[in-house]
Amino acid sequence: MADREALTLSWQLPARARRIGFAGLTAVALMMLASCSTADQEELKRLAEPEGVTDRSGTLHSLWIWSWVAAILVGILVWGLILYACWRYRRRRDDEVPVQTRYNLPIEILYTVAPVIMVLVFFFYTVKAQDVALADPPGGKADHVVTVVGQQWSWTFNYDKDSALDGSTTVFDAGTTADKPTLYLPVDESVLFKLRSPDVIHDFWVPSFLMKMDVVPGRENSFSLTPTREGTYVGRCAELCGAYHSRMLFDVKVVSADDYAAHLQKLQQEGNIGPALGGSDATTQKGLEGNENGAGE
Ligand SMILES: [Cu+2]
Repeated sequence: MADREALTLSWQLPARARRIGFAGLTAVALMMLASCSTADQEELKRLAEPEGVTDRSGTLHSLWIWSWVAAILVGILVWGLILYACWRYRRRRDDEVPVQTRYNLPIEILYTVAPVIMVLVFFFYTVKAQDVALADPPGGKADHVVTVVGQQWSWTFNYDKDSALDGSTTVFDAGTTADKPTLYLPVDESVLFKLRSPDVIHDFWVPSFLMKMDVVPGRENSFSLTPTREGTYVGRCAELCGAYHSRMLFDVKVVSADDYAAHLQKLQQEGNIGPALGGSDATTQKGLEGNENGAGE
């Protein structure tokens, strides 16, 4: 008994040391909170997700948040069971070491069936969100069609026969590895993206759209959305596609219909008449001229 008391006492810090420790922890926590900007705090509330800026964002955001809620609840249950088992079946004095392996059919069935149920639930809600993300544009036909070409190692954006011009001219904007392109989109008007690649698999990703899609040679993937907020957003390639994958950056500018039309007219005046669909047609490797490693085999 005396041994046990000595053991307990040795774990107790002097009251003064505890007070200093508590004050130190509080100060650090306050400093960390104070250093968070409002934007950081908003992002924390979204659990690190960017703010969605399209008509599809709400559904995708719900999937993100509720997946976290489900994962945290399962985590709490599992951690709780682990801690309970550690405490309930802890080794007591003079205990024999119990048998370390033993069949327990009900528990084995439980830990096989429970994860399968969880995966099915996640799958169900993912498919539901995917149906919304990939739904046709309102009215069945998009206001604008943009053919996106992902090519080692930049992007070309074709504005297909856009109504902002005469409705029969396709203009394009091609980036290079040294000069990233900007995709213009009119706010509150639907757009259909057609994704093409002449070489390897790329992935068209605008984080603020809350979704991305592979750009696969030999097939045309597509999706549509309506940007709902003006602003400039970053875009990138999300599929490791070769030596200069990291340079496949682009910007997205969501602008008013007038600014959109003005941008397309500017491309037309500059002689960027397309379509430019990559391969021999593409100019996207310009930035690597003179670079020995830039052959891209
Ligand atoms: Cu790429």
